[in-house]
Amino acid sequence: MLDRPLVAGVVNVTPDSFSDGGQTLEPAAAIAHARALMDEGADLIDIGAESSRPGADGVSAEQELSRLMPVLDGLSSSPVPISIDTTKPEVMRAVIGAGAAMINDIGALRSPGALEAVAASGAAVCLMHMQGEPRTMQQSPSYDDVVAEVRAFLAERVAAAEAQGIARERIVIDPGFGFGKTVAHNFELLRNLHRLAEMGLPVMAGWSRKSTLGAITGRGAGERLAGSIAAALLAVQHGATIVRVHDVAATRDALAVLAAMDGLGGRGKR
Ligand code: 8Y7
Repeated sequence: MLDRPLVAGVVNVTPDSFSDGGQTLEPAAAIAHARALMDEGADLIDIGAESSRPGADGVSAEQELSRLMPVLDGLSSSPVPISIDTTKPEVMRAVIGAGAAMINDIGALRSPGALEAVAASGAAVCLMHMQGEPRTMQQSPSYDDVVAEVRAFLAERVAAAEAQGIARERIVIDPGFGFGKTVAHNFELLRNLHRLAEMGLPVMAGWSRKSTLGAITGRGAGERLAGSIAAALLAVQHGATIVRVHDVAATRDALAVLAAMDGLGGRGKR
């Protein structure tokens, strides 16, 4: 098992995140950003080309691949494993063929053919819970018992993955903070994250810059670093093994302080 939490750095390769770049600049900017996050100490780089923010529209597999493949090629000699955020089986197959170590699927491999695409490879997978779909998920999130429902969903998806031949050793679970959840739902899941960790699989938690932090602090998307750090620490204290963040260096410093308190050594221990 891991002796310290891992930090996954977020890299977006979407036109709206690099709006000043043309077709050829976008991959270059994404590659440079990924390298910078590696230098900051990222254990994993999660690259996404389909905006999954609330209200976002989808993109075609061709569009996704035209954005992702040059970035993967540019990072092919990098030592840090690459995760690709996608829900499409054709994208999964292509990026795994190009060296991606993990598929991060906000749809938990529910797209037809997605289980098979991952099973046919040796790649790891992150199975994330989402209520509804990105375009509409924040309209009226509703649960009787959010923790029990998220846990049952993830257990079902883990069982489906294992039945398809994906070994447990390859699976990470994630409650999907902000994906069809109110502020209260997100905090109830955070407080009870240990109940997901009890499933015996690594838990990923993504709070970085999310709107729930804006609701708590009153801060805009660009001003949520302190809130993001606090949430990442709380997630690790409540059982998260991987935190998905935009600000890798700051998160690593905060986790080093936590590790020092827990007696596991600081950032020297990698
Ligand atoms: C998460 C995620 C996003 C998350 C996992 C954002 C792609 C929204 N959030 N994947 N993706 N977990 N596994 O604000 O929380 O970063 S996109």
